[in-house]
Amino acid sequence: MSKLQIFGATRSRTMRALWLAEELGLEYDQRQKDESGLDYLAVNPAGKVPSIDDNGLVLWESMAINMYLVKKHGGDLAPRDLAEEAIILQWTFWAMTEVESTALTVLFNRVLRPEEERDTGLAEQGEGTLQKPLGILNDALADRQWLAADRFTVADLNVAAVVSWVKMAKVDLGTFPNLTAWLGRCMERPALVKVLKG
Ligand SMILES: N[C@@H](CCC(=O)N[C@@H](CS)C(=O)NCC(=O)O)C(=O)O
Repeated sequence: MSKLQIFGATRSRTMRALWLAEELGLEYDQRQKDESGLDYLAVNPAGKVPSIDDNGLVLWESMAINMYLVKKHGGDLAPRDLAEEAIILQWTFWAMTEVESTALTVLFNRVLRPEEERDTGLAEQGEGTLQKPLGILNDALADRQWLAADRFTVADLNVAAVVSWVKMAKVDLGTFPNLTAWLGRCMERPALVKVLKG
């Protein structure tokens, strides 16, 4: 039985898998895709991160990795029944399809790209587009602490990993107090603090 291998840099979508591995108390090696001697395209044909190798099971797509790991290892972050699993998947797919790409557009054009390469119009437009999904998330958290259950689950982890980019992109969250408080609760998780320090 070999140790779980997680491929990718912390400051990438790999953070999601690292965060979950820490939450689950897993032993793992973090590896970089450009390490010498590694044919990374054999791990992930797209050359992207994250990927994992779990004792011969090679898997890519960050959210698929997280659903696999949480279901394999169980515990409080995992769905306890089919209904919880459905809600966890609902929020996970929602974050990936309704928030992620727009959040990245704003992040790149407001923060990550060199100033002369930023398109501020695109960033503004993206911030506008995000208002509706952010409002949906804010409303969902009006009378609950966590998204899928009365405890922190992988739904919160997956969605917070995406929504943290919205915050990094300096989108004004002033009109979304429930979302802001929830994101704070997620980002304070010791497992995430450990990953980001690492
Ligand atoms: N849908 C994929 C996206 C993976 C992805 O785009 N990863 C980025 C890093 S965050 C990457 O590897 N980019 C390098 C590249 O596109 O070559 C997932 O969620 O795992």
